[in-house]
Amino acid sequence: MGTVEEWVSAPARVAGPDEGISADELRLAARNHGLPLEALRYDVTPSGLHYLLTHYDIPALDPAGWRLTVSGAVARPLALGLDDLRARPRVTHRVTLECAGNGRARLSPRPVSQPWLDEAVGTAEWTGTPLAGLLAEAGVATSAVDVAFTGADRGVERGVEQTYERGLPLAEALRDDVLLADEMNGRPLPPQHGAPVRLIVPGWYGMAHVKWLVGVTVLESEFDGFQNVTAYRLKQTADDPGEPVTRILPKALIQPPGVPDFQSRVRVLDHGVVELTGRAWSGFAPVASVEVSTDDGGTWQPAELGPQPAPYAWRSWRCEWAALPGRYELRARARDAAGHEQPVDQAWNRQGVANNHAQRVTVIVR
Ligand SMILES: Nc1nc2c(c(=O)[nH]1)N[C@H]1C(S)=C(S)[C@@H](COP(=O)(O)O)O[C@H]1N2
Ligand SMILES: [Mo]
Repeated sequence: MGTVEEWVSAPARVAGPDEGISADELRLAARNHGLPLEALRYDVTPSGLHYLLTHYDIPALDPAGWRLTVSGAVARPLALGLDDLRARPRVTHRVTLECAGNGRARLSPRPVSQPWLDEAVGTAEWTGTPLAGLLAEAGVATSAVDVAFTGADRGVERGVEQTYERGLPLAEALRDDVLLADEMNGRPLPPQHGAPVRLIVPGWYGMAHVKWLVGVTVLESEFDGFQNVTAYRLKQTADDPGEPVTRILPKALIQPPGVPDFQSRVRVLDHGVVELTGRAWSGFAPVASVEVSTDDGGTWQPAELGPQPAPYAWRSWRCEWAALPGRYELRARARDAAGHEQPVDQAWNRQGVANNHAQRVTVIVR
């Protein structure tokens, strides 16, 4: 037994040396599914194959009754319905989203939370109206610093009951590619991806893209809500305040070749020339190179890059491998045009966020 507070305020922790994934983590993983890695074949991820991450419950929002308020440090507060929003200028951006916790379950020691391996990523075409136009209409005060985005979903996290809410620096909120999106891949947003309207902040890790958006509040001081100040921090110890997680670090993923073993997902393929393909992305700058290793990182072969379809959409790559019989662990690593290099080995942090160490694909060549 224990108090309600004791049940729901378990502190963040790191798994012990031999501690496996718990039923609680499995329950999270079953709700928040990843991209099946074979879906790396699509330039644009079919909506149902896009990864999903929801902290609490998917809220029920009636599109007809939905209102978005724009308030705080503005000259003219606004309240808009879905029709008002849809009557505004519309644009579509292709954007790769990745959860900041992607790669967490492969860290050692393992931070206990949503246990992503490599699959918390997807690319969609998001359609909506630029937030900047709305902020201009509302008249942002010259003293403004941050903009807070409030979702309609509520829950308890580390003992703090809250509505999902994130702050964004004003300069980012004013970028012309930041969208209030009501369509994903040409269809109204599905419930799980934020219907009727979500925020899209191209280049940033997933937590910034607030779903089920109902409030935009202009702030004259830095946003100090849970999801910015406590969660999504790069920290080494429990009391280290850490740095905030922002943009997506470069990463390459390999579309696993051959056929999978059902249980282990180890790949089985025939010897000969194998085409290896995959995707690479960065939230800082276009992808500049992808390299592939078939010998545990001993040597690296440059991959051929496909077009960069949009500034923040993943780029395809391919290379050929003359595969001889044996057991291999394939790796890929990306570099972006701003000079960020993807590390092969982990750069550990306590929440297991912004981890871009290289994927490992085990392959048996027969
Ligand atoms: N309102 C709300 N927005 C949210 C979340 C949430 O739990 N509630 N999760 C965030 C996180 S952590 C991620 S990774 C992305 C996931 O977006 P997707 O489920 O559409 O892939 O949504 C973000 N927006
Ligand atoms: Mo996330």
